[in-house]
Amino acid sequence: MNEQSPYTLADEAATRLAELTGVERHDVALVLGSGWLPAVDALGEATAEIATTDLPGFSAAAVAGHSGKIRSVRAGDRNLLVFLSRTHYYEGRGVPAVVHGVRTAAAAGCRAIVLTNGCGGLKETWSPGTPVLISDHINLTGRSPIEGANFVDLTDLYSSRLRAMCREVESSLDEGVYVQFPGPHYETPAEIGMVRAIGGHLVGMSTTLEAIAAREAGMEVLGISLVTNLAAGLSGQPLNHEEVLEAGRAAATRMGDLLGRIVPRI
Ligand code: 8IG
Repeated sequence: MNEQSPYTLADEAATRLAELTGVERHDVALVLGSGWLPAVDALGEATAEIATTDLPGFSAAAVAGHSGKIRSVRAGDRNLLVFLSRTHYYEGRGVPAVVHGVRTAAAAGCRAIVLTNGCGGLKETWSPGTPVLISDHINLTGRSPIEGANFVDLTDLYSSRLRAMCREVESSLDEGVYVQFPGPHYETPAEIGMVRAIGGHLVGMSTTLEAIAAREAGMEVLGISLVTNLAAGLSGQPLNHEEVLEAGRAAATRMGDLLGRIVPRI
């Protein structure tokens, strides 16, 4: 990122986005995390697909299974802005880079954002492939995306209105507190013990900084985790990135169906 304010840079990215997609305003943004990419086609017809690197302020995606594309999708009377990947904190590009997509979505007109991720679960009943609503978070990065003395309220950060709507659509949806570690290593079993002690149910390496930036920008936030593995030390097996991606692929149809039913009601 350069000397420019991240908010100005997001305005510029939104202007370019409108030019490249031919869509003047977007309504709802979605960020697809690990395991969610195959769900994209259930959202509706893509009217444009661009590379994030064609917009000011974005850099190339770094992790296998994450592709640096943004789609504009027409769904009913809505324009969805779908990020097929995200920049993670562990990439070391800085916090402004992590939340640039969120700020661009806000500048593009989005009033709500759906943040999805793949994560580890602490409840044994959440088998790999279980979607869980994020009810709240604990941000263990020790960082904030907000610049300056802007004391943003995070009460009801993960909209209780949107969570209730999701449970109307799918009554079996459970919810839990998402804990973000910096990564990119997974947790130790002792750290998972700490997560349990502080009230966490889901562990991952994304989402919390984006949710804070979204709230700062005035967007309503829906967070949905796809539990792809039991958290470290709970299964007796080591964690493996390939297996995590495979659990996502196996759950793709169900996640696509879920998003396809939820998004029109946001
Ligand atoms: I997918 O078990 C996925 N991402 N920190 N821990 C953390 N991140 C994850 C995990 C996990 N699974």
